[in-house]
Amino acid sequence: MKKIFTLLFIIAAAASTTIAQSTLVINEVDYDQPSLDSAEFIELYNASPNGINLGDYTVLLFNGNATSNVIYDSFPLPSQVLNAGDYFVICGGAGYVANCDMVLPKFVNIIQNGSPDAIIIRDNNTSNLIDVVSYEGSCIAPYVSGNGCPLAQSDTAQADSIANKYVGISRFPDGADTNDDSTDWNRACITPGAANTNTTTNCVTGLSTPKSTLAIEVYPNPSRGIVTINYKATQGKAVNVRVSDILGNELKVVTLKPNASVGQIDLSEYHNGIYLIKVQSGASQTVKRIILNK
Ligand SMILES: [Ca+2]
Ligand SMILES: [Ca+2]
Ligand SMILES: [Ca+2]
Repeated sequence: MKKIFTLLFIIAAAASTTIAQSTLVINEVDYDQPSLDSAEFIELYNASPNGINLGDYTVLLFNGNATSNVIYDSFPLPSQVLNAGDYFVICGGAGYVANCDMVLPKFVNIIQNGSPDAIIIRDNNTSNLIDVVSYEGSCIAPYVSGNGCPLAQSDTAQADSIANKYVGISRFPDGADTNDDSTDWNRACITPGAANTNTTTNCVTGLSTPKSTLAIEVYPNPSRGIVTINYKATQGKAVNVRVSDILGNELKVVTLKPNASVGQIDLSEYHNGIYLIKVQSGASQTVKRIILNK
């Protein structure tokens, strides 16, 4: 009986803790790129000696702007075991992020740029927050560990210079966690799905092969509604056209014939504005902006 009471006490103590100690951590984030944010990713890391079932967890995105303070997106993780010492990469642009394990339907502007904002791992069973990183400053409790990663160490610091093209924020070494984001997180070259580094010089994309772009023409631009796309499919592969608004919300998906070289999509049902058109065939893809002016 005493054992049962002790167990109950431990469970109660764990449930009342806002940020529980865990060994699944947010290890690296790239939330800002020059021009369009089309290569964003979140890397998780299993710092424990045992496999972890990712299906027990959800990744949450928190907008820490004082007038907002809301969870603005959430990604339930797939039911699969992440081995000890292994990485799990969540991304938008599959062809733009190396080693991506979970491709989100939205492919640009998924992760807000602050300031401040936070990323959280929540345990689905207990609702405990098992890891939190606040970046571009400190979010309100409990969406921060200690103090937030400061602006000087943020991903947006000089993010639009080409020299900083492949820089994000990360822990070094992998999984290092003193429960203070301001010391645990620093700017460094991106390493999605691989060991973190602590340098910001001579960064590379991390893709094992350079990103392959699809040669396309999209016209007229501005468009009154009907958009023509000239393309050359990757051999034998379907050609998918994904249309999204400038915030990355996907509006429609159209499949073009792989054995043709010209197709059309109709945007006339949408409001005037700027739209993104991603044309993908096999591993190659290209994103174009188009202005709709009916
Ligand atoms: Ca972003
Ligand atoms: Ca970046
Ligand atoms: Ca990494």
